[in-house]
Amino acid sequence: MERTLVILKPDAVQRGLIGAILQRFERRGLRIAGMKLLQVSDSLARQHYAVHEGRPFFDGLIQFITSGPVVVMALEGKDAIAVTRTTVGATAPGKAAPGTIRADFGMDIGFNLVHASDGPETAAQELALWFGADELVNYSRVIDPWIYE
Ligand code: IDP
Ligand code: MG
Repeated sequence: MERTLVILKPDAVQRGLIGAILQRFERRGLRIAGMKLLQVSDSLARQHYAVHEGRPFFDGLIQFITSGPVVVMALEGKDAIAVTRTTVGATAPGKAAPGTIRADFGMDIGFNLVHASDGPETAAQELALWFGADELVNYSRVIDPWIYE
């Protein structure tokens, strides 16, 4: 089992899409190991997006992610990192495959609704950045035997 970090960005919260987007992950079979709503600080935003520092869109990205509350969650499952990324879709909603969250809910790369960790190293880093160890919960669900063989 893998864990990954997902952020429902300020556009998802402002547009009232928390439930609709969360449903995509839940329906797929991913287990929610942690979840909270928070206002992101400038410092947390810069740490989270440090890899993009210097890019032309960096300042706008920091402004956007701090522009209103986000919902951050830890999702767990078999190949959770890749499964979550394919559920989210390509970075630019206009290029994302139909059926993905970004294609089904978005139009513009600057308002692409969701963040998802892109690999095992980033997932571990991002989970540690956004969650304390005591905020992630281990439990099993009665549906799990119907999701995994
Ligand atoms: P990802 O979110 O699909 O992993 P990244 O390339 O890691 O995409 O970029 C991080 C975030 O930065 C994107 O989700 C998007 O919000 C923003 N971003 C990336 N490229 C652009 C751009 O060209 N213009 C505006 N925003 C961008
Ligand atoms: Mg990325």
